[in-house]
Amino acid sequence: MTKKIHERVSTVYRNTNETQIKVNVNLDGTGKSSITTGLPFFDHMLQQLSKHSLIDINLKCNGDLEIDSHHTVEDVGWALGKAINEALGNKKGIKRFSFSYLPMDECLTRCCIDISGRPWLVWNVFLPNIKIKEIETEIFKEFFQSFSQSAAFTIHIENIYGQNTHHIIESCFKSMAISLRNAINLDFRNLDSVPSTKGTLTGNK
Ligand SMILES: [Mn+2]
Repeated sequence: MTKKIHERVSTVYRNTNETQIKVNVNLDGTGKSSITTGLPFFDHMLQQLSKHSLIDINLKCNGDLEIDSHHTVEDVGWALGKAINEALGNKKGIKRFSFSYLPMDECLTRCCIDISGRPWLVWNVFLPNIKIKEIETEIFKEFFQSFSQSAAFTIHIENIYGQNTHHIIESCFKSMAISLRNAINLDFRNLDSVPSTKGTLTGNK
């Protein structure tokens, strides 16, 4: 018998001259997603994030892809992070910390996460400055950067080794998905308490 603290869902709209985004998340989902950013490889990464975090994600972005992928990838990271932060509410009962080591064939990546209320990204990932389809690989750091800022999570991602660029990027999304899944999970020994001696994880104090 499971007891839910509250419905952990949220919808975020973000409209600028560069991107128009609607994203809707359910933290207690089953990993279902419907994602359209106009960038198939990026959609593939976000589907991985949903599948392995068990966060249901509906996301539509109309971005200025005629310029490049930059605004779309960065702004989607921001909107998705904000939606997850809002859905977490007061963060009572969550496990808060987690990490995962994620192998993909020749590649190994580690993600450590703290749902801290304090945005911080450590990105120890070397990506050759090439394009996968229409996306410059250097933009993926900006996704994780804006995601960590709007979600107000401390996220450390390190690619320990790996050669294949697709694997390196995908392992970053998958390792964050697994650690996110664990960190947002409810701790049934501690449901009525925010896991902080400060008594808050909203980042305002
Ligand atoms: Mn893949």
